Amino acid sequence: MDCLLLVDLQNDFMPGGALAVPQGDEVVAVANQLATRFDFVVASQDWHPPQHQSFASQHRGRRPGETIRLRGVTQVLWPDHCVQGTHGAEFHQGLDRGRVSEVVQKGTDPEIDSYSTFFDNARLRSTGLGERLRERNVGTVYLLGLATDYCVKFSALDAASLGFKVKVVPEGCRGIDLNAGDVQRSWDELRTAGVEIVAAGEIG
Ligand code: VGL
Ligand code: ZN
Repeated sequence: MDCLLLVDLQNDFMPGGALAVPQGDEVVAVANQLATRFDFVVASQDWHPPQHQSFASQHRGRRPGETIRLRGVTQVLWPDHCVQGTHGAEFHQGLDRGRVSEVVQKGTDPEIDSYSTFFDNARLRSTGLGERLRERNVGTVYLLGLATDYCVKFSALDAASLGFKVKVVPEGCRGIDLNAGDVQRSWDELRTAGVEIVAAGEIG
């Protein structure tokens, strides 16, 4: 069984959103098209409580883009985004929800961020997705979404570490590039970890 994991296709990561990823909206069509070729489609949803400690607003004198230590891991501070129940946290209205069989919410613990759809950033807690993929005999996880250099990268690396074969679809990804070169380095890191980069046209 193959699984398609659609990472964080939410309004706040789209142009005009609180944490807009440049051209983020362009990947929605790629997601919809690819989803028609999979029997098992999972969508992740960044789902933060309003007081989430990854928000710069929660730290006096701190601005988005700065880093702090949180639970022993370096944490980038972000603008408030994907707050539970808000429009920004909803999936892009163009996403074909009918093909999504499961939604995995992450980043719900106010004290630790979770870029990955599998584990939080301190790797203390599992979302349960890895176990559910195993139950369904998934061998290969295909990924696309936002953002290349955060949630896509960490989800792909974790999936690989759990023993799944992992393929990332570059046309379906856009990155933040907080520091110039982050996106390029992410692709290099993924390749080094054994993750395959495959064009959408080569799938199915
Ligand atoms: C993400 C930063 C903060 C992402 C989520 O979806 O890549 N990035 N929260
Ligand atoms: Zn977030």
